[in-house]
Amino acid sequence: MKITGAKVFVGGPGKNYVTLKIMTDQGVYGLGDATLNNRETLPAKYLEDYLVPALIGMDPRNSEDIWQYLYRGAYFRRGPIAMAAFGAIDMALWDIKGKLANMPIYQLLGGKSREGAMVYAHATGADLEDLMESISYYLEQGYKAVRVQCGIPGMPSASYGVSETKGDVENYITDFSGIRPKVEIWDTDRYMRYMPGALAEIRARFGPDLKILHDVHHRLLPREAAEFAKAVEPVGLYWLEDPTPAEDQDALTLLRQHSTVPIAIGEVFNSIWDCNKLIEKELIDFIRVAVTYAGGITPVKRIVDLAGLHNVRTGFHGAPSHSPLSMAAQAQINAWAPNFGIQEYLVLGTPECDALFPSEHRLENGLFHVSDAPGLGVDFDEQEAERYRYKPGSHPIVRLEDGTLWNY
Ligand code: CS2
Ligand code: MG
Repeated sequence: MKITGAKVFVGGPGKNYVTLKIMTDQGVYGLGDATLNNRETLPAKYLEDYLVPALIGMDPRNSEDIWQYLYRGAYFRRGPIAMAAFGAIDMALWDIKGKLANMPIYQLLGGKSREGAMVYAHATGADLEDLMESISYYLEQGYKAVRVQCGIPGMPSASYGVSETKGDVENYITDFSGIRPKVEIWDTDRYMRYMPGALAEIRARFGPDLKILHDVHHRLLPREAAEFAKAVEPVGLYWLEDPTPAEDQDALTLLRQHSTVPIAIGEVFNSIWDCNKLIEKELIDFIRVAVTYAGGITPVKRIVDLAGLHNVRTGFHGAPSHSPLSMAAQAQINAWAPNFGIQEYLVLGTPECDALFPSEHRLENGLFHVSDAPGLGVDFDEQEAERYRYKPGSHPIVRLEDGTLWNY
């Protein structure tokens, strides 16, 4: 069996999805997602200029050897751009493998460990009152878990993950349009003084059953993260996410000495080497890698297995930057993984998105049910794709009040 060609598509409804389609001499094709938020054209170029030409003639069933070829063959290893490109190829090869076996990928991994995988939504509000309304909205939608982010009184601009507009409480997604990044101003002291109380009010309002997640988004120093984690311990969070930039894999040792709050880290990682110490030293409770950014199903399965040895559960990234293809790849792993925890899920199911990526995956009562169709269980409508083109976009950047560049 041979790969005969591949196409790369950039664009989608409201997002610059990067979709790879690999064709074979047996008519079976595979699909993969190479969407790297904020830098979408780069994995697309990497695929078109370097990787697609090299794939022609290879046997698509040899997904492990092809992954090693991509990773070791690059010489300069890792990095989000390369790993997103590898991730799309690996997803597409697993899609082909499942279609050849006439099985959904989760069967090839070891079958189902659960019927539905719990997901969490993004509740958000310009202030705490709006956030409470947003949480109620998602509870009415059947979610059992919500990430909560709200504006901080006195903060010079909207803090992470919240709208500046009062009342914007349903399906809010950060606006990344425009290539010149918006500048947001951050004040750690105001955040540290306000947020623990806000989280306690949410717990008091919604009771003990609500699974409450909160994303610090890399903004605290290790000592501040330890102080914050200690302050929020009584709230009983499901997890505290990215409390401090985790390239410093030892930074969490201090936090762990001061708090038992569950820690979730990993969305910015792109290889097992970015997180192996965090896992082996059990400094985290959830690993949040994304199948696209971390190089595909092949390497992410290794990370899941390493995490399982150390009682670390999965909590894959699922921001709107991920297309239904990578969400499907993660859903396949979520169905199988014995150490599954939770899946982040932002509303993808718009009519335009469903038209571009038809599938039978379904979300019901806060649980994601993976399709039993062979492979990833998602298709791609090339004609529909003709409607979309790349639109330049960029994250905001963050500065402290004195102008110091900080962590977005
Ligand atoms: C966030 C991400 O979903 C999350 O947990 O941290 O949405 C993040 O802000 C974006 O992926 C950045 O591109
Ligand atoms: Mg996050």
